[in-house]
Amino acid sequence: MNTIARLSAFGTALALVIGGAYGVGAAVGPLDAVTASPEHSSDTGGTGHGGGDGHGGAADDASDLPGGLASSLSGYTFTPTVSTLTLDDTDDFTFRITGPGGEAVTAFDVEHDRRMHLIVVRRDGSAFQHLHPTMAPDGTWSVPLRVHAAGSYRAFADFTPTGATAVTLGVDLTAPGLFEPIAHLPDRHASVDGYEVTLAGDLVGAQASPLTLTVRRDGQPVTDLEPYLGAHGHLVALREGDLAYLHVHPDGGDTSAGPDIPFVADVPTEGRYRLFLDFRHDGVVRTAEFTVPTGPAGPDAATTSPAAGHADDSHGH
Ligand SMILES: [Cu+2]
Repeated sequence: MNTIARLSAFGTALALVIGGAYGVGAAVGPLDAVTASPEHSSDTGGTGHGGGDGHGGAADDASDLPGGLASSLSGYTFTPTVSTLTLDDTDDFTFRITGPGGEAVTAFDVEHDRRMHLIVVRRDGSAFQHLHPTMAPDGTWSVPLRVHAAGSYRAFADFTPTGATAVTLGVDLTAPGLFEPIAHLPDRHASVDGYEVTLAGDLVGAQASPLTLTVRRDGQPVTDLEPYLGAHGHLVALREGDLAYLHVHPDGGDTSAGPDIPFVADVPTEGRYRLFLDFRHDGVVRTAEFTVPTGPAGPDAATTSPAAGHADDSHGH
């Protein structure tokens, strides 16, 4: 199970080719650390933990995995009407969530002000969108979805069926055309529409990691952030390599209107993560994005390497 999830980054075909590697899952799979207690010592040395009894144990099932890695889980399936996106299409993106009986689910709980959160991001971690579709009585969800660059995208449906626990399902969508991947270098500073957002704190795999995001505009702290979806900020973390999905909410009572927004992120493993902060100010929701490796936030964490000059934003799309 763990190995399957780890391989999902490379696609099903590759997973089948090297299917013989499944047998090593018990030795290499740290993913079940997602349910470990905060004091759990993350062990990425490849020697396993707990003597390997995490594999085959009662706790070792799909529910231990990070969200978004499967299109179907716990009886629920995320089915887009079409999986091909046309660039700059003006048609709505539509999908259904089917339940254990195969019928479309129509009863969802409100979580963070909405019954459905749809996250769309290109598989290289670019072009993040956080959308809120509306549902027709037959359970068909629809939302305007505009993509302006070709490539493979991942769509995440984050929802709670009434009477069930929250689930995040993911499907791939494809926008045909010439794909120009963007490499994302570690960066704890984001600029968006004249706002500067910085990220402080160490991101540690398999541990609750306090993070602080600070919002400034024109060098001045922004102290009147507006609530958005019931909080002063929403943070989504996606693991590089397989886009494992983690929705993070502000720490504690979230009484601060800025400039600092405290979060506790509990990323499942060591690795590098794309972090997307949605915040609202002056009535507009904006997204600040970061690329953060786990480990201490040393001086190199925010350094841009000239060696990767192709990673700029000058693709003109
Ligand atoms: Cu949402």
